[in-house]
Amino acid sequence: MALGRGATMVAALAVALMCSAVAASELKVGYYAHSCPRAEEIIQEGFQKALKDDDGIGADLLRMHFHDCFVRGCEGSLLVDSTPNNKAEKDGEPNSTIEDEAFEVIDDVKESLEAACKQTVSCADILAFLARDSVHHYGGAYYEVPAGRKDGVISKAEDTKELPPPSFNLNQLTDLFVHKGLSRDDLVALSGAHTIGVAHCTAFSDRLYNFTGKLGVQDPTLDGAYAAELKGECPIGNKTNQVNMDPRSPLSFDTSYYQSLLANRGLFSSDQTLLTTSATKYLVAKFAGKPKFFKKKFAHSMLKMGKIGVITEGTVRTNCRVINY
Ligand code: HEM
Ligand SMILES: *[C@@H]1O[C@H](CO)[C@@H](O)[C@H](O)[C@H]1NC(C)=O
Ligand SMILES: *[C@@H]1O[C@H](CO)[C@@H](O)[C@H](O)[C@H]1NC(C)=O
Ligand SMILES: CC(=O)N[C@H]1CO[C@H](CO)[C@@H](O)[C@@H]1O
Repeated sequence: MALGRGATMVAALAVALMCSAVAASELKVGYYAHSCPRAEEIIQEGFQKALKDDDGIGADLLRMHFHDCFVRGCEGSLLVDSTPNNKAEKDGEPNSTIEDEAFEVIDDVKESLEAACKQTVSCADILAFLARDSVHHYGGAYYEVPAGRKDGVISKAEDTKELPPPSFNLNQLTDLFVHKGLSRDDLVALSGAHTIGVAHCTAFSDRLYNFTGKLGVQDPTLDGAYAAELKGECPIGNKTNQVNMDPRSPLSFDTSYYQSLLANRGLFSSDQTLLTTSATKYLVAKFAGKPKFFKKKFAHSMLKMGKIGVITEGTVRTNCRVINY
């Protein structure tokens, strides 16, 4: 009898533990409703303030969420500063183009959040909310962001090899996205983020001057007039200049990125490669002509991206640059 009762209790405890494990692994819309009711407002205010200094800052912030999620999952590892003993993710190669100002926006937002509710809102969630606010600000869809991510305790420069270079082709990009739990359709949708923001000449100059490693050769798939324009903005060897990735509407979250692809005016090889299968080309054409459909699909893919490798048991950093031990 006592034994039977004990066994029942053990079973009940096991069920309870399982349930809490399931609950913990899930993100929730309104996660901060009680612990920090103004969290999303504070983040939005910080974003509006940052836009006053730089109306393109949202592009950096959107890209940061992508970089965070693709390296060790969405757990804020991108924001950690290097120390004498550790070269952090942000000092890995592909990050060299994320502006310091964008990291400072996170600092400001985090400081306001700490003042309102101490050690409650994670750095990983801040990135997810700011990416959403950015998409919406430039004209994309508004979507609710499930939250509850905790911050990671590891950030390593060498891990940035998880990020795709702009030279990748469709197979390479698809393999990477599938490996991260996303689909090829997600790849086509999320690439639409390149409808805002800027790129350094170095990200595409091989297409102008050194295609497939042959000096003097230009990518034949690149529209001739566009290549000439880009050469004007990016003289050979120029590492510092930047161009708008969507020259038609650089700060508008519209479908002109896809229209440009159809006109062979994609900026990176990784953009233009989306036309190389009939299925992806079909989706590009559909997005190009149907803004509402694109924005809906983009938001859906962002929600999937925001779940990559999330940690829901762990700590919240008080300063996004410093790991708590
Ligand atoms: C599919 C593979 C991708 C590749 C190869 C890629 C590559 C790049 C490169 C090389 C740049 C220019 C950086 C510079 O030179 O300054 C860039 C910029 C940008 N990327 Fe991507 N990207 C990819 C996917 C994404 C995704 C999934 C997002 C977000 C959802 C994104 C958002 C952005 C944004 C917003 C910028 C502009 C940043 C700014 O203005 O500061 N990219 N990307
Ligand atoms: C041209 O491309 C090749 C292969 O990617 C590279 O090794 C070489 O350094 C490039 N040359 C210049 C001048 O950029
Ligand atoms: C890069 O190109 C831009 C625009 O043509 C120019 O203003 C800048 O001085 C160049 N920088 C270098 C180092 O050549
Ligand atoms: C903003 C930032 O931290 N950029 C770094 C990215 O990586 C390069 C190369 O290691 C550093 O020099 C930059 O400071």
